[in-house]
Amino acid sequence: MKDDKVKKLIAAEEKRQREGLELIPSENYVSRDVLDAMGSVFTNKYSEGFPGKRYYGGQINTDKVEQLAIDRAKALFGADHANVQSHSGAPANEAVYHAWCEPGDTIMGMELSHGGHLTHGRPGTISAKLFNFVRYGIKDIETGEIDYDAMLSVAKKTKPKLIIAGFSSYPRELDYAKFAEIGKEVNAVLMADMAHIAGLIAGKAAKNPLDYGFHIITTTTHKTLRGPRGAMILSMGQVSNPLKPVDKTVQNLPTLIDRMVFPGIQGGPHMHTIAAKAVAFGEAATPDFQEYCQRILKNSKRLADELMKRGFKLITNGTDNHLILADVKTSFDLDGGEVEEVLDKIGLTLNKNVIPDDPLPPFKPSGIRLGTPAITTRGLKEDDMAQVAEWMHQAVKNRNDAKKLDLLSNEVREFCLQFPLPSDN
Ligand code: DSN
Repeated sequence: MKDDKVKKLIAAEEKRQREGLELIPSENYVSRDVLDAMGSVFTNKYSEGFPGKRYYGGQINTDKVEQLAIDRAKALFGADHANVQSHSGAPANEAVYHAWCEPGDTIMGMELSHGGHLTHGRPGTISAKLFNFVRYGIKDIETGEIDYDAMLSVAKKTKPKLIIAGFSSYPRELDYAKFAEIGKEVNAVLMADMAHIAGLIAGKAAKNPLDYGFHIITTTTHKTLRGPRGAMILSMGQVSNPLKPVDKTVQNLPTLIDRMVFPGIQGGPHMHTIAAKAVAFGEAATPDFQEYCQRILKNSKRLADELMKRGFKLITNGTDNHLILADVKTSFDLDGGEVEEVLDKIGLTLNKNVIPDDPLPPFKPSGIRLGTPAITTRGLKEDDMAQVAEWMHQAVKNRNDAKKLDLLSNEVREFCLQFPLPSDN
């Protein structure tokens, strides 16, 4: 690279990623092949439309690479259709809302502080301005069980057109069959926003909502799925015919979604990202990836146990998936921001996070959120989780001791250097 300034920043970021542990549960390390596809000449090409139905010439290779990504995505998740053009999770969710609902319609999603995502109707978002969001939540913070009775009663009263199952900070598995019962009762379409757990589903380490009667799945492609930064929308229904307007029926969801992604809310697809998605979906279909997903779960459970042993109060007292939410206010009388900051100093990266019904504000919330997808990719095993928990505890205990923090930081760096980045190969 000739641009020295950018080159230095890339090198510095690679060093940061190499010498520290990425514990943010929505992050991961991609393979060399995914990085190569992202940095390929597909970035030069405009391809508005869909394979075989484009508005520009020169699509002989883009058509093939997009079709490959679509076919691999469908096979991986057992969907009738895949739109792989969504640039990211927020526009993917927006596309589904607009494909199926009209402004003023009701959409049901998880209470935001109980784990729901910002795009599930946080006040101030474009979707919250256009749609009427109603909520379900957990009934018991100690177990994390969703209050399905209350959910049914709210659904009967408010008649949502769309019910979203999905989260960005919920450490337990959802009961998709219960969602499907409620959806049927009120005649709502069911969408799973599985951004966090898409890799686990692809790797057969978590249930697939499509097996329980869900109609739509939205997901980012860069979290547990370990692909490029981007998103996709999977759906059940008839083969898409994106050039033709169709009625709003469940069978027509593939066409409604394609037409809403383009030209509804996006222009040209990012073909270099789509090529990298195709690579990642190929990787996720291998036995190695299934084994990786099992290791994510084992590491997560062990890390949760080791943290609890050291006095971290975990929301729901454990985890069924790749993520862990700890109430550091109750545990150590610190807010999540203070813990995030001290751990940053020793090379452990995680994020502050609200906990259910948090009395503190989002910039100084009571919790931290962490997870094991990236450190598992890096090669850490179950026994290493005791060391990670110990570093976290030591850093919190010695947060005002700069010398001790320096020592811990050196230990973390030495440890990390044993584990190459997947993109080194
Ligand atoms: N930012 C993602 C996460 O960390 O969960 C969701 O958008």
